[in-house]
Amino acid sequence: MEDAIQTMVKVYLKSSKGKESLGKKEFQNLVKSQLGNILTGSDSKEAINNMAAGLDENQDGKVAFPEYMTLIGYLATSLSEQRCMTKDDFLNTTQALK
Ligand SMILES: [Ca+2]
Repeated sequence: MEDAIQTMVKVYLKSSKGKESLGKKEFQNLVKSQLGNILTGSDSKEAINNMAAGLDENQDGKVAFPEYMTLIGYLATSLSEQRCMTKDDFLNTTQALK
């Protein structure tokens, strides 16, 4: 858990080169290199730009750390929901077998 949090921060700082926000290109590089397997559409430049625009709450054209955390939170929620679905499917299957 601690490693995961440190990784999230390190990846962000490495991508932003120590700056406070990620520009469009830096955000694209982060998504492509770090989230290619988890995010569908991460190979599309347009999809990533749309995502950045959606995350950009203060509309300064950049993705600041809290805005990046919104993305991480969204991904974590999606993952946990998928897991719940799998658990429900398992329960349904168990019920059906009784
Ligand atoms: Ca912003």
